[in-house]
Amino acid sequence: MEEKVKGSYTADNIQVLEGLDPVRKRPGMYIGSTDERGLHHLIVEVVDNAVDEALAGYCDTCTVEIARDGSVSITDNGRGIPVGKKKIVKNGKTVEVSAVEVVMTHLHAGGKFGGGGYNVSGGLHGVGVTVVNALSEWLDVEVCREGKIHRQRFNRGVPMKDLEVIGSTDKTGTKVSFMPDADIFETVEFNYDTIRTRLREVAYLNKGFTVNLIDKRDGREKNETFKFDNGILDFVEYLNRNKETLFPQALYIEKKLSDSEVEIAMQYNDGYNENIYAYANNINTEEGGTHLDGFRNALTKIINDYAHKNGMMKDDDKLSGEDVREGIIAIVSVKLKNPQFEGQTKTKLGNSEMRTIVSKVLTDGLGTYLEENPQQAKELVLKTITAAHARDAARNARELTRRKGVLESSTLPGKLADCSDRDPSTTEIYIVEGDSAGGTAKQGRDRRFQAILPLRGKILNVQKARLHRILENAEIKAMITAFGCGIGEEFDESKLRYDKIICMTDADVDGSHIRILLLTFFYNFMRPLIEKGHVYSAMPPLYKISKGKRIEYAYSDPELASKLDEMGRKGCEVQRYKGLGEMSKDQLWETTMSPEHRTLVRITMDDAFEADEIFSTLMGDQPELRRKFIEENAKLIETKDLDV
Ligand code: 0RA
Repeated sequence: MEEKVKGSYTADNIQVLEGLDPVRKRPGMYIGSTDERGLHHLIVEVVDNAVDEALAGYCDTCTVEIARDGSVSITDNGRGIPVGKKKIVKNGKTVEVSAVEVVMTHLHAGGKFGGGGYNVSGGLHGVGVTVVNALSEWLDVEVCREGKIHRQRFNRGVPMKDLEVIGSTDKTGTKVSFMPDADIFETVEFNYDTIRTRLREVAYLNKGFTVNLIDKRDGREKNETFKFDNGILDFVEYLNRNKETLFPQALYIEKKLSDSEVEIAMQYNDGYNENIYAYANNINTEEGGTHLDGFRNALTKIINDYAHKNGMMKDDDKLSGEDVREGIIAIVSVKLKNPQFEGQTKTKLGNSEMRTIVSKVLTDGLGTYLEENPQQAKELVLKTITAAHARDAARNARELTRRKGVLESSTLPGKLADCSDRDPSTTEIYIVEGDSAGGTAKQGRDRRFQAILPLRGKILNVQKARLHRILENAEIKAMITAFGCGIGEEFDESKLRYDKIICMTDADVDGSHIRILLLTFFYNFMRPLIEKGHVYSAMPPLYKISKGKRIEYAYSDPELASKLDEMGRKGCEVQRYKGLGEMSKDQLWETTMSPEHRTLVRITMDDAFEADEIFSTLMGDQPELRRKFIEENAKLIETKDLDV
């Protein structure tokens, strides 16, 4: 094997493996796809080369610029691509070309394989800048190296001329500019925010590395710089920015161990979710892998050991992995020589040594932290013990409901005014906001087939509470027993006691909030109800228009206008309903409950993804977002499919 000395790279080290044709024929194989995602991957590929230079200690800045014509350039101050001559076989003949040309036109000619550094470059697919060249209408590369500025231009991967010297310089570095090929990509329009997200992540993962992003396109001029001196520690604090954290400062551990580098940052918040992001060589290993396993195993063991050792927990009690990860936000970033990526999307780290390495680094680092900060250690252990109790309670509650058959219980909730018909294919239940509207509805309904369940105030936000609290909630319990169909895994549509579940709330912001809380509950615990079209929203009128004895109702502003025109505006009296409670029992029946006159809107889940997003952004941890959404979409559900 050839000896290579760090930094003494020459053109001869470059191995030539294959040409570019396969890349243009099957771009998806190299960059995943040719949609927006694949397009943006081009930038990532080049930036990764700059990061490689940074990891090798030669580069501290990278600038990404979107030019006015929509092309992109990536400039770094690394060593520059080698420029020396190299013999290759071209069309059956041996010729001498520059190393730059070899790198740009030959897959796997990076010359860095098996050498020093961590080989981040080439990102997911290990082919880097060559692929960018192959998939660009044109590409310009400028290299500052050995005192000179060198330049070469390619069209669709083919060099237009040999590498030429265009000036002198005392700097080093590489600038790659390219226009993605519109014949290859579905779109060639770069999105500032997409690039921004990835570049910010790169900056977080490589502390001290400066990344500039500049947009020069007309009307969109913008620029930003990302540089994080505390790297992933800043990242964790950013992710926790809107949360109540357990400790004021996140824990940061960094260690180099046998050729690998491990960085861990972690911080607990008062939520119940677990968010651990694992990276290997700057690649987000979404499918996890050995580094993540090592982290999780060690975390569980350390906290259990500490709790036992300090008499906080009985010897035979044990905290589960879920308990110790409740409310955690952590980043585990490893850098290693020969990463093995496995799994469906090649984002699962396979190197088995990383399990032990990460585990050891966390055990040392977190172990020391706990020993040195007994107060914090105690709080953390108590938090995880609370989590364990809650999980126990939830388990018990679940078993209890199962055993007692609460789900099909014969004791219906006291507040329920049930219907007399027993055929579940013709009956309906109105979930009504507030006791007073509930009372009116009970008087106004057709008691043969209409049941009424009044809810007191807002129901629990099920995305923000633990299961046992959810099952203890009176309003939720009442719905579960009234519907009779069970929840979660035990959901059984055949036991459903009503064909229609109708949410009847006031036509205001509070009402739509309550309806969204209800839908969140159904979505999380009785999803088939929505999928099978059993859930509806009632539409109470917004206005009552009276003229003499004649009374009309309007359900929207345009309808009000046209009704007024129709009735002749003179002498019309308009009443705006502020809530269901303002209507008499007859009015409520006539406008909102009678199958003959009412409008029901079926809640659909056609676009499950969209719904999921609505529910999680809406019900997540950001009250601002939630409020904004409700204000903007107070009418959203009404504008969806109109049915029956
Ligand atoms: C091959 C070998 C070396 C560096 C590079 C390529 C390189 C590629 C790109 C692409 C964008 N920026 C880049 N910077 C460097 C090693 C150079 C040496 O050993 O001197």
